[in-house]
Amino acid sequence: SAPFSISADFIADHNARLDGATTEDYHALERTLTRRGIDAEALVRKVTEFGVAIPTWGVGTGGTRFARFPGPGEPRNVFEKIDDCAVIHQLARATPAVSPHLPWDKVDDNAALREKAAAHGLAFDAVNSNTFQDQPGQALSYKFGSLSHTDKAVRDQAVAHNIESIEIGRKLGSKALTVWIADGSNFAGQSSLTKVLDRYIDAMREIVAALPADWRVFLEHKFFEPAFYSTVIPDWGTSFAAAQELGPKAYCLVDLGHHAPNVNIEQIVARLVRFKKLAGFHFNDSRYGDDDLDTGSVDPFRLFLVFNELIDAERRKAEGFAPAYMIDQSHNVTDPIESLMQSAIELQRAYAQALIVDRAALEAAQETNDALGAHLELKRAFTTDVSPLLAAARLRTGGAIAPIAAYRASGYRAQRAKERPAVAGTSAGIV
Ligand code: LRH
Ligand code: MN
Ligand code: MN
Repeated sequence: SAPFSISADFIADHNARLDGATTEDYHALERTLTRRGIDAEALVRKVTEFGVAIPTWGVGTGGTRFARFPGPGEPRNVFEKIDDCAVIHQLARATPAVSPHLPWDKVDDNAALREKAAAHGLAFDAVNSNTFQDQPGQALSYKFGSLSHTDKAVRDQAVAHNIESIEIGRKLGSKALTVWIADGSNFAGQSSLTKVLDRYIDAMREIVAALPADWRVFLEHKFFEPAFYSTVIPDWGTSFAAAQELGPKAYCLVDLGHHAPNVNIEQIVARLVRFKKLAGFHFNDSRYGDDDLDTGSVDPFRLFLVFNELIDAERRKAEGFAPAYMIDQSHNVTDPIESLMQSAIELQRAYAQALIVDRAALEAAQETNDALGAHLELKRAFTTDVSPLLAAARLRTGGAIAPIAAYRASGYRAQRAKERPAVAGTSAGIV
């Protein structure tokens, strides 16, 4: 029998019950924005055009090094992951793309995978390579590194995997490769801090040479974990310098969880825009490190400040500014579909709030050194509840006014649990 799906009628019924209150709230917000000289309709249009990619590894329950507690009806392969990504997009209308991870999402028939995604209105964003784990049957181990390994044969194997990832990405219609390596050291003196970077850049040069003309490569930095003494690409400075040496196809990807606590991430974003090297994002939130908590769940103000820089760049028509938006989260205690819908909405919220910053007033305050006045311009935008605007955007594009409530009422998870009996040993992500 055909797998369960949520019908357009079901969504229409859900919306019919909420439409009156939603429209009322929207008109109230519209009046507030009009007083500030902001066109609410234009904002709704901008929000409907906003899109962020879902990570395939995010639709399964994640885990920690201690345990993984799988939920019911987890996707068992990438085709089933696409079904879940489709529901996320159907209800929240903010996630028209999927970012796959290889070899986790390796299949025999990439054309069929691409077709299945397209049938749901989904495209493929950057493909992520994986040289941070050993795969069954793999000839050489990554225990002591991959692209920066001391042994050229290991580096060659890692380069070959990245080139294969590009080939697969090509078949899926992707236009970028994201490279994050776990390479680093756990002891002072374990490795030459200089040679590891030389080897990484040489290996990356081979990968860059294999990129199709219209492709980009995204270098993802991270300051610790799993290596705890040093990491080969620990920060945006190293990432930037490497991207510079690797040439015009190389850019720097910002994963929000990959910085030391309290680092000013929005400033890093502004710097990368300034140097025309911003690749895009892995969105998530954190309190301690690379927690991979849900986007906007801990510090929505920081997320807003990142978007404030992005909108500033967009308004200035900053040269070469074309960031790729992707989520990278691990869901341990929630239904991943709910978390991902909520995260996409939080991103739209930060985006909409950044759009309503009065840029002329902000600039005037900055130019006259009115510190608090400038800050209040940001706060005014950040404290504006744009929820009705986001709901209007969903309503107009066929989504659900309240995506999580609609999802719960649909019984989607229970249906999938029947269709997808748990397979022993199935790991839907990092464990
Ligand atoms: C590393 C990382 C990177 C990986 C993903 C699974 O911490 O952020 O993006 O590909 O997690
Ligand atoms: Mn990441
Ligand atoms: Mn991470």
